Amino acid sequence: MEKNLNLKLVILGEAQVGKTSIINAFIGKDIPTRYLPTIGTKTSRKSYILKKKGVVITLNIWDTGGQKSFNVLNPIHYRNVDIAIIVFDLTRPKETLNNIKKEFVEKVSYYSDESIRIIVGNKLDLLSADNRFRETISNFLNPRDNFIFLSAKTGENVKDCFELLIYSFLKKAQILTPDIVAESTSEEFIQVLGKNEKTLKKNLLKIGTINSFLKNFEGKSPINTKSQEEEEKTELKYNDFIKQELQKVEYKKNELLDKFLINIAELEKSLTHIRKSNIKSVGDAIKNLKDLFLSSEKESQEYYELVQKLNREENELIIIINKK
Ligand SMILES: Nc1nc2c(ncn2[C@@H]2O[C@H](COP(=O)(O)OP(=O)(O)O)[C@@H](O)[C@H]2O)c(=O)[nH]1
Ligand SMILES: [Mg+2]
Repeated sequence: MEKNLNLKLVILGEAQVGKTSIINAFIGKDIPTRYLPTIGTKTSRKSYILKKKGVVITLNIWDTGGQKSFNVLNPIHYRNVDIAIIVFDLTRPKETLNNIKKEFVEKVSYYSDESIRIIVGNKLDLLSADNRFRETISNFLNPRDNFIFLSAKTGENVKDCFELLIYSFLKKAQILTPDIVAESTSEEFIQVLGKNEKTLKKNLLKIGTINSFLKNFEGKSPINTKSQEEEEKTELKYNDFIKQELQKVEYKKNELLDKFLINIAELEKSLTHIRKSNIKSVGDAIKNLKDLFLSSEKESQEYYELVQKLNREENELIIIINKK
């Protein structure tokens, strides 16, 4: 007799931090090279079979759009959560950590207080850490917080992170709800993975241990040897600069796209509101919708013009890169 154990894992964080890419890296698809804003929710699954225990663990992963309005529309994201991964972007720590506690950590804790939660810094492959970086992180996280740095692009630490979370969940559930998760399930889980607790926990960081991690990390990244030609270096720097500019343009475009989608979501919400309103209030509701339509129309036009401008910028940058 097999027993099913269904786990709900949500992945939260601001737009563009790499939530969808992390999921794809974990379940083994290529990371998207183009940005497809996630409206509402997509779910993916992964199962683990524990033969001895006769248990199938199915991890249901909920991907969310990063924009706050979508989360407001979907409070369901925060209910019955077993595991929450809350993501920030290591290349934009200030922006993407700023609201992380209020917007995500506290909400999950409130609706699902028994959940296992972890903060994850993504895009480790792009990290160029300096003193400021550690300072920024310390401003937003407290010394007790656990976090993990990983890269959806290279896959570094991704699998270990998910597995550690499942393992931690099982370990906790064995004690709290032994009727649902039988004793020593976590031990069999880790055996099936062929790993041990120590290896899974090796990437777990705290503010206090971040320095030694960063040192190791710097040691690993290729350092330019002094014998390299100076010219080559300047060239590289220039290319990096153009690439950075391109990435900025991409961010701006995606931001606009998100705003555009929020507009549509707002309109939909307003329409639903009309459907639910009674004869007395329907007049007001329609007036609201009319105002919303007019402002959406204007904003959409503005977004479109901005996107066109960004497209032109992008083309110019691409021409520069191709000339090289
Ligand atoms: N270099 C690098 N880029 C990444 C990584 N993860 C995501 N990205 C890029 O960041 C952008 C946003 O990723 P996406 O998964 O759509 O973010 P989401 O909005 O949080 O779901 C995309 O252009 C990805 O290719 C990573 O680990 N390293
Ligand atoms: Mg996404």
